Amino acid sequence: MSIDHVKWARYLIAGVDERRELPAITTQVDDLSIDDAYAIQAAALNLLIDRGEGVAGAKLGLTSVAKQQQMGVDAPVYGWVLESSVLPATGEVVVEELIHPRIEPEIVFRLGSDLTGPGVDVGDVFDATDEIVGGIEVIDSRYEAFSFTLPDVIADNTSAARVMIGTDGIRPGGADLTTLGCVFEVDGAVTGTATGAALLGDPAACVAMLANHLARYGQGLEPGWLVMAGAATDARPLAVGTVGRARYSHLGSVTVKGV
Ligand code: OOG
Ligand code: MG
Repeated sequence: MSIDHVKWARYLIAGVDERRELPAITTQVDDLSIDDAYAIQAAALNLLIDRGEGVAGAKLGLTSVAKQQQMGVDAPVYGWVLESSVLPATGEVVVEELIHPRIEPEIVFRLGSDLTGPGVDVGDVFDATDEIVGGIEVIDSRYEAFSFTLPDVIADNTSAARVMIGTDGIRPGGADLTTLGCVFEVDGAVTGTATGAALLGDPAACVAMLANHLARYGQGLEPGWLVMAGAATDARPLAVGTVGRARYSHLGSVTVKGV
């Protein structure tokens, strides 16, 4: 049976707009394929662009064992970073705008030139990257109980909601990304530690995978875009008053606060 991608895109956008959690699509549609899920994700992006939204970059998710085990999904996913999702320098996250937000640390690549597959490798990623910065992503699944299957989370733009970008970047080659360390703290207590190698062995390899994924759709990563490689630790709930802090070797620290 053919799937109405625009209908499901509207369904998910309504969840965002109304801050309402939704039954997963796969509880209503049998055999939602990965291709259909990316088609729903693309339809939703187009609807948002029609209403004035812009694209600030792209993201990977579920690239670490920590995240795959937390979410019970065993494959990486790709999504879009919207301009309106990039947080101001205060790092304040308005919790009531969201459904059930969680926070997680991210290594972020800021591209200086385009990166278009197929055949992109780690060397190409470094060549196209201006700067590597630390970040914290706020994810907010539109699904009930933050629970989903692989095609559900793809359709839902990989739970993307907000992102805080750090200010202390390094140039590519300025540090070995596989041994780059991250300490993630919530309200002053360490909840997770990881190195860059937790992201499929190498954060830059994740970015290469994303570029090669987009090439299947005739798309590429663009100059100026932010690209998140995926969280290396599991995500933690963000409530009003919660302070989340990611401390990185080489990339300084990034803080968000639920308000
Ligand atoms: C899916 C999004 C995952 C990451 O960094 O792993 C993600 C989710 O966990 O809801 O952004
Ligand atoms: Mg993430």
